[in-house]
Amino acid sequence: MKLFMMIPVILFCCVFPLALAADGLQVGFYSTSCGKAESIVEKVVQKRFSQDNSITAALLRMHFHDCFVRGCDASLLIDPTNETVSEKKDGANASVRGFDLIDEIKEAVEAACPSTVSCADIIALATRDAVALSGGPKYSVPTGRRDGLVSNIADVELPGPTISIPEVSKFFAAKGIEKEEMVALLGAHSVGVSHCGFFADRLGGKPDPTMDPALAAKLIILCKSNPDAAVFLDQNTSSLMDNEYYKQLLLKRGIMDIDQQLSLDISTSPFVSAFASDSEKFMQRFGMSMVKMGEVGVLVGKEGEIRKNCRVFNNGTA
Ligand code: HEM
Ligand SMILES: *[C@@H]1O[C@H](CO)[C@@H](O)[C@H](O)[C@H]1NC(C)=O
Ligand SMILES: *[C@@H]1O[C@H](CO)[C@@H](O)[C@H](O)[C@H]1NC(C)=O
Ligand SMILES: CC(=O)N[C@H]1CO[C@H](CO)[C@@H](O)[C@@H]1O
Repeated sequence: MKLFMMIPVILFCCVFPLALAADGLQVGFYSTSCGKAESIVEKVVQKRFSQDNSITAALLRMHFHDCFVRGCDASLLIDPTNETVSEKKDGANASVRGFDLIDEIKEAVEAACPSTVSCADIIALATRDAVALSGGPKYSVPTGRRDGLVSNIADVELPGPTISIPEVSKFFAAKGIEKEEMVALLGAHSVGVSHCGFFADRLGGKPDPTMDPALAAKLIILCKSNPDAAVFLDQNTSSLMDNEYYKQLLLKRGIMDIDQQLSLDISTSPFVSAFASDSEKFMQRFGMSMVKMGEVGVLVGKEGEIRKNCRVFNNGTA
């Protein structure tokens, strides 16, 4: 009985994988123009991951910062020139990394299919592959993004780590991302690090009552001895893309204010509890929310261009 009920579901999901999403992206966009695109991306990511598993954190943060400024159009990848100051130069990007991996993937993809696969899609696909390698969900990424023609530091308005939950919720809502999705996306802080400067506000003066005193004591010592130090955002399973981040929040072991607030604000705390107690639910919501984040403000069709070098616009300016 159960099996019979599942057959139509399976057929529905896999016979029409090329269905066009409302925004013009589609899963398997390159299946005819560059059939190997996704496997080339995966291979390069796998190789890098085997040498450096922190690449997952790097890509997640890069993807977020790209999508939330002008949309997911690889505008973040443009190098500054003598004449122009690109997004990369913004303080919020000071620790975005992994640009060299995107270059390596782009080179491999260009060798197979010149001027076909966008840098914006490479970021989305590479992030998906790294997340799966770190134990997270493997979700289908709709592709067909085009690369943007503008990268300007003046466009960068990313939230800082002391932003309030109502404010950050407004910020995400403006991009069409709802509260549960926002909480799921913050689950990206299950991997990677934060530098002392981003949580120093919680350590000075009186101890922050919302932080586990043992963690606070440890961080105070660490950041005093080295203000440039970085600590894992998930103090338990720091290299796994799992739901441990939410469990740590419930133990008052969030690192930045924005992390801990998720479990304190009544509008977000139910999602923190749900994700902490239900790994499968988190994995499913995280994958869905990543797909949604990856669709923010995308360029499609004849908009933008397919950059040859992810760091420079095709007309040679930057
Ligand atoms: C309210 C929104 C957010 C704020 C205020 C925020 C802020 C920050 C800050 C300040 C850091 C530390 C950077 C450093 O010290 O190097 C960080 C790290 C990180 N963020 Fe977020 N973030 C937000 C949302 C997101 C989202 C939506 C994602 C991805 C889906 C993400 C992924 C990451 C990752 C993976 C790291 C670790 C980076 C690394 O280890 O290199 N963040 N975030
Ligand atoms: C940029 O400026 C530097 C130093 O002022 C100069 O050496 C370099 O040639 C300039 N590059 C371009 C592309 O104009
Ligand atoms: C760390 O994570 C493991 C595996 O999920 C769990 O069994 C353990 O209780 C956690 N430890 C702490 C201190 O949170
Ligand atoms: C990669 C990159 O260009 N990062 C820049 C981010 O912003 C800081 C502050 O302006 C720069 O110093 C970094 O070079």
